[in-house]
Amino acid sequence: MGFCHELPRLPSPVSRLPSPVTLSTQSRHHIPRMIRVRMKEPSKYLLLSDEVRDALAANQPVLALESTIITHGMPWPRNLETAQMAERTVRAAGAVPATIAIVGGKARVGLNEAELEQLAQAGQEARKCSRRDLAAVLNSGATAGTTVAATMILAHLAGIRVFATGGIGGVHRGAAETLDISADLQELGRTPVAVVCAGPKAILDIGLTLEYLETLGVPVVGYRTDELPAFYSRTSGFAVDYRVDSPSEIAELIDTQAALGLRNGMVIANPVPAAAALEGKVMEDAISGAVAAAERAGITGKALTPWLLQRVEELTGGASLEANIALMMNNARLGAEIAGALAARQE
Ligand code: PSU
Ligand code: MN
Repeated sequence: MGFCHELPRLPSPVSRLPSPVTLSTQSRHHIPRMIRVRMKEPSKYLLLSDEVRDALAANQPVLALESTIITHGMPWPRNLETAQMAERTVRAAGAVPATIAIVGGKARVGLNEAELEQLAQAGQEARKCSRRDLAAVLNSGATAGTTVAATMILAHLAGIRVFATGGIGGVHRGAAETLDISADLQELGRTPVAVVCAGPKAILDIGLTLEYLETLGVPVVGYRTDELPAFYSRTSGFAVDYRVDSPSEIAELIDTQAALGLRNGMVIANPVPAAAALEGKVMEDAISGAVAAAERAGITGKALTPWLLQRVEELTGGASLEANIALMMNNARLGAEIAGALAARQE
């Protein structure tokens, strides 16, 4: 009788586990295939420049750059100069720059000189496009700067794994009342692109931003620092989760996250160069003054961050803009080096 014998044999728990693979082997074989599949998909929305497409196909290092910093983060003509200088910095460090923006209703990965200039000249006339705006902006045929969140999405669609900006968005001061939390944080929790930045923007609540990133499972990695930098300043009073001292160590972390199937991004916090850093009471006064003025003026939503950056610039007599440019170049260089280290791991 023994019905036990008629039951199908279940595989032992051990044999159901995937066979062990070393992480580096898996990533070597996994990631390029994923990229090839994505790139073959024709899309009426996403357009890669020839240079970026060829570089990705040949496993050359590519670094994504965002464009809200151009349209909404800096005044003309410093925004154009900064965008051009960032691209030159990336090239000098051995990677292909892929500035990402929406131009005429197409998500563009890699802009030519004329398009970069058009975007910079449009400034705040252009839209500010984050995740929630993507579909509507594309359908309207508009031109827009893409935020960290939207740039991560488009970089990922294009097969780019690392991206440099100035400072990420985060939890705003007073968020307990306003609930103003940048979509950049959610994106870091759901899109596997590593973001090189000088820390969260100092206009934010840094402690709450770190708590939020922890909840989302996003590692905050300090580049050659144990302390989280805070955009204009090299210090914040908060520790990073992990410290790394070389681009190749960062590339290894990125590959390991991918090999584990973790779908989140990573924050690589790279302190502003000491010569350009703005620390201390003068800076803190400028920021709290700007935050109070925004509240009085009733500035909320997507307008808040650009408004605060502009106000801080006025209150520091332009010093904050110089710091922003210096830290952007520093991040472009490190981002390019990480892209190089990632490409080298796949050879
Ligand atoms: N970094 C800068 N300047 C900027 C930004 C980043 O040095 O203007 C932009 C980024 O595009 C970021 C956005 O995603 O500010 C955050 O806006 P919000 O807080 O509305 O999410
Ligand atoms: Mn917001």
